[in-house]
Amino acid sequence: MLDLSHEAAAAAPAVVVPKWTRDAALALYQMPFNDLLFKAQSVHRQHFDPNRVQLSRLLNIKTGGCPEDCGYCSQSSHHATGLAASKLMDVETILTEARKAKAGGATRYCMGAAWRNPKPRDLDAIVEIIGAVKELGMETCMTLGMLDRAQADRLADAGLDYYNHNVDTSESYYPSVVSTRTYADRLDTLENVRQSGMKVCCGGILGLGESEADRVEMLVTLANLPEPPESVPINMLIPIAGTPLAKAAPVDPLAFVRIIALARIMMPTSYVRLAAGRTAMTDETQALCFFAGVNSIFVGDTLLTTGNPEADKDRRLFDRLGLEAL
Ligand code: SAM
Ligand code: DTB
Ligand code: SF4
Repeated sequence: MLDLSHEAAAAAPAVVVPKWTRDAALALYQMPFNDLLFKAQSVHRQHFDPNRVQLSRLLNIKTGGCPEDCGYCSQSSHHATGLAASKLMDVETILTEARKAKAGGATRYCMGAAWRNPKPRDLDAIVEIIGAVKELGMETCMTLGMLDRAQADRLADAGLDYYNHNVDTSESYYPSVVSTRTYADRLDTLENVRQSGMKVCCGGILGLGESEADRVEMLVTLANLPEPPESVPINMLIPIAGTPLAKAAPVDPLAFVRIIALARIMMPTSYVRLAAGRTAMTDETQALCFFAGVNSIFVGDTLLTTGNPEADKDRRLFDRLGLEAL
């Protein structure tokens, strides 16, 4: 009889074993708080100086009028949030803001545009902006919506260091938050960014009405990417009047800290950023986040369309905790 076993084995697709299972992640998440935080801080110390924090600064370079319907967002044209839409900001204004950010200690400049995806004409302007900000000696990050492979390559060639594109929540909860695109669309863009050679910044939001299991599943998705994101922003929802999530129930701060700890353990070498929501957090909650493995924040008094703690407030917090900028 003809033996086909060799050919069959050669043709079989490689079996990819996920690094994390939902059950293993949930078991960690449910550990006693002290055990979870001790583990997270131990992992943190194996890879990072526990007293150093990377500082990023955000700028909204194109505000509002976005055709997507993300339930949390002030910039969606589907929600009456009272935000005036603007055109793409000119490069000189962006540079003035970027210089201020550098003087304030930020090492990375993150620029956001309220687009579903960039158009060809937009991309020409974006390429110019990347070059100009890089000349200041800062790392660059952009978040412009979905990218195809050619667009990702163009941004990579222009020298963009990071691309931010969040999965935001679990795959199963995603359709409750956004209907104009799918989770698979998000993952496609992330793959295009990865293939282009840029670093990936990808995280999510807590407080969208999701369950604790959804939050854990989101981290399983991130940690199981072929390469986990180098940067993982964890946002706490900033409720925006006029959006469907304006009245969403607030997140339990200790549940938030648990998710930070889990992100640190599951993605030990990634920067975990305490992103939106710090204005509404006490110093004590933020201190627990740093202990659980946060080593990056947004500085400056604005995020995209909402507020962020003033420089003085953050300086006092860093002094109280003995933290230093990276
Ligand atoms: N349009 C691009 C996109 O969706 O990829 C980029 C801009 S979008 C504002 C970037 C991220 O900010 C979102 O994915 C979400 O995680 C976060 N975000 C937006 N609005 C927020 C809010 N009200 N509270 C907390 N995080 C928010
Ligand atoms: C991320 O995860 N959070 C940032 C950044 N990536 C682009 C944005 C936070 C936005 C908060 C709401 C606002 O200011 O409009
Ligand atoms: Fe548009 Fe991004 Fe806001 Fe969604 S989160 S509405 S894609 S700007």
